[in-house]
Amino acid sequence: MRVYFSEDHRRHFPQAELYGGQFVTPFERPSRAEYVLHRLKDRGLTDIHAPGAPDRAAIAAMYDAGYLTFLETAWDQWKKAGYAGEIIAACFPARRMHDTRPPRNIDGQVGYYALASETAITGGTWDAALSSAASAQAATAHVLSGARAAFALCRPPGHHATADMYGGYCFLNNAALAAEQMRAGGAARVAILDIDFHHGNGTQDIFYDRGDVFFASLHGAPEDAFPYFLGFADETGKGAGEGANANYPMLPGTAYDLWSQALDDAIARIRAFGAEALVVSLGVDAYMRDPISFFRLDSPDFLDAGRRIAKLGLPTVFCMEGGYAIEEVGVNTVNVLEGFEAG
Ligand code: OKP
Ligand code: ZN
Repeated sequence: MRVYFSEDHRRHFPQAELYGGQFVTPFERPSRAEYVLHRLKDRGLTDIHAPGAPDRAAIAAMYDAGYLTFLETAWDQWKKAGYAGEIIAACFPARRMHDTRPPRNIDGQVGYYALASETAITGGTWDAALSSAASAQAATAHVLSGARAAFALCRPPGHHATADMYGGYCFLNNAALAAEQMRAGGAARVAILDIDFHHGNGTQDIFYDRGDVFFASLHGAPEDAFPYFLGFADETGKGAGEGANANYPMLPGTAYDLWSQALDDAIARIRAFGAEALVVSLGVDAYMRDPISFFRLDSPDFLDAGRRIAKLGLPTVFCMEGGYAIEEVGVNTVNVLEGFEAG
């Protein structure tokens, strides 16, 4: 399986994540990608390509123009305001306040476009986010040209990003861009399967009213897990998208017996939907030793999950999402890919 990966991911490396009332080294850090890359090479998956330039038109078509301008200019504005630290959101348009009037002030803009405050923006963040999107786009182009599957080793991840909000370590929604590209490339119906521990709120939001893109997400129940305010089982889509959204929220301690039942159900729904192409949001934070998650999957379970996904028989793009048990991220991620190739 071909892999797309950009070294530019390193340009996003904030020093600070607001966690438990302290600033800590971000869980989402450059070494995650290095561990995946190392494991890929160890296992003979050495067909690794740099993605080339991102398709900016495809990004502009999916995204709010003000949001993209914000991401592109935020760091300069922040410096001009005289701030010394990294960009961290500290105020939000909360209930009964205006959430459709972007402020002129940079502090206000940050809160307006952020969905959470754990995620810092630095001088290299925008270029890294673009390079991550470029990997997803290049992997998708490769699959559209006839390959069975490709892996976009995206960093930063994407599935929490909506068309106008960043947060949860995400800025551009790589999987959503891949799915839309599959549609443009001729797939009448596309499915996105999100196996990251966290609900893919951004992906759900982008396609919620669309009947041509099915979204299924397996994740920690919103009552207990980030992003907290979306991902309930009763979110089934709206308008033309009614019935094209499937959430599988699960409780703390969920292990592979239950998780794999949800996976099988999601796979059956994708088959019934008639998807012609598949995008997998490949997070491995469902792993038992993940430091910020509460499922109990073990490394061999990821192999089995890959095998089950392959049974769909669809052209498939894998986009890297989360996974924070740093040393095991490589093994778990590549297990999904190897399971897929064996299945
Ligand atoms: C990104 B991905 C909870 C703080 C929020 C953010 C987690 C982002 C996960 N105490 N943590 O889906 O792996
Ligand atoms: Zn996650």
